Amino acid sequence: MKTRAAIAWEPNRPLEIEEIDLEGPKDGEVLVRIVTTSLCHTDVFTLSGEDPEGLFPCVLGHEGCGVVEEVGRGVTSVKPGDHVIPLYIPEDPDCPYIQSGKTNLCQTIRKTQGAGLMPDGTSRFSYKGKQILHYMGTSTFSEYTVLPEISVAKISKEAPLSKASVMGCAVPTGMGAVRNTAKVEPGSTVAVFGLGAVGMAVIQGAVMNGASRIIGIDINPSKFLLAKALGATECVNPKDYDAPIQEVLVEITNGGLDYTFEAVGNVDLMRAALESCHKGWGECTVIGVAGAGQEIATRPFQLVTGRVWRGTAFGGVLGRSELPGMVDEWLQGDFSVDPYITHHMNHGQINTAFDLLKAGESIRSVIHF
Ligand code: NAD
Ligand code: AHE
Ligand code: ZN
Repeated sequence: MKTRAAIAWEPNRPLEIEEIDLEGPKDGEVLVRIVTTSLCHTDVFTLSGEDPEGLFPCVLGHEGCGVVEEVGRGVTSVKPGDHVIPLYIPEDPDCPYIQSGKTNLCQTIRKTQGAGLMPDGTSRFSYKGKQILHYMGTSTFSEYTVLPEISVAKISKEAPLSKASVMGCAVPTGMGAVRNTAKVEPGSTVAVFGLGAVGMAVIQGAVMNGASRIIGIDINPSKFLLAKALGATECVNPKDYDAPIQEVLVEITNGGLDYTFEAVGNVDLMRAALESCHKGWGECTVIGVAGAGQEIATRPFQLVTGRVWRGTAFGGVLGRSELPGMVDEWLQGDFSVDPYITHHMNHGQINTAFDLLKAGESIRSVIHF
């Protein structure tokens, strides 16, 4: 079949919308019509050429939602008409990582997914006979995409697909980082570096977990209004201080934070987030994705004296067994996704979504097919 897709031909080149060929679902695969996709900073990161796993040409996009149109042989858990969220971290109950109960990092198809291919080692996308690669196993910048059955989460049909895309990455990542990874307790103090959609979801998660003090940190003060509306008790712009931000935070919190989160992708901030933690128990969760060759550093004494550095992917959320429940929480009013969505646009305007995110003018742009 044909599908209209935004092609990333090479790093740093605007996406081009083309009608490309899409092979139907093979055994164990699902054809999904994407209704909306939103733009996450990770798509910007990969298009920038900084992603060591970035491969071109490809169809980017990993934060979307849609409707199952067709299933391949052997697919039993979803059927045509089901509403789904594509998962860049699948959940295969037979995967030893999943069976460990210790992680959401299912490895069943990680190798082929990282190579831009379906589990059988081939791509379903092509243009004029030339192979186009998948991205993060999802490729939601195409109106139709093919995914392994283990890479779709069936969600309630009550969830409006006009905005459910943000449940494909930003919201579960930030909220999950608080709940599953850091396990923030009521009364804790929290600081989040980076007030994009992921950082905003950290704030929402921290409020839901009963944090007593939530400090939002960003060099773009236009983000502070929304951060405070979501529950940040104060916001700090590092540019307003001469001292390093970790010193400022340790000072104003009388010793440091119980929990910090890095949601930028800057290795210096990952260090600052660790060093803002309280001696003896403070824990820093790294969410941001840093470019090829970047490394983190700190004095080992920071760890010796009880601070903890950890990281999270998709907020530790198990895509098939836990994400549908998070969608239900949204539907029953436990939280709203509306604050994340600053722009709606059509597929043809997708490069504008990149420009807005890079300029710090959007939280999430939702792209409608
Ligand atoms: P975003 O671009 O919307 O937000 C990033 C924010 O960081 C912006 O508000 C920006 O002003 C701020 N910022 C930039 N430099 C800063 C600095 N020096 N000090 C303080 N603030 C600074 O991005 P997003 O979509 O919210 O994603 C945030 C990060 O999380 C990215 O690195 C993204 O790739 C990553 N991410 C990781 C996961 C995961 O599973 N680990 C999931 C989603 C996104
Ligand atoms: N490919 C990059 C790393 C990119 C990365 O860390 N991706 C996150 C999700 S970001 C979503 O917006 C992730 O889930 N990682 C786990 C995994 O297995 O990819 C690199 O550095 O190579
Ligand atoms: Zn993302």
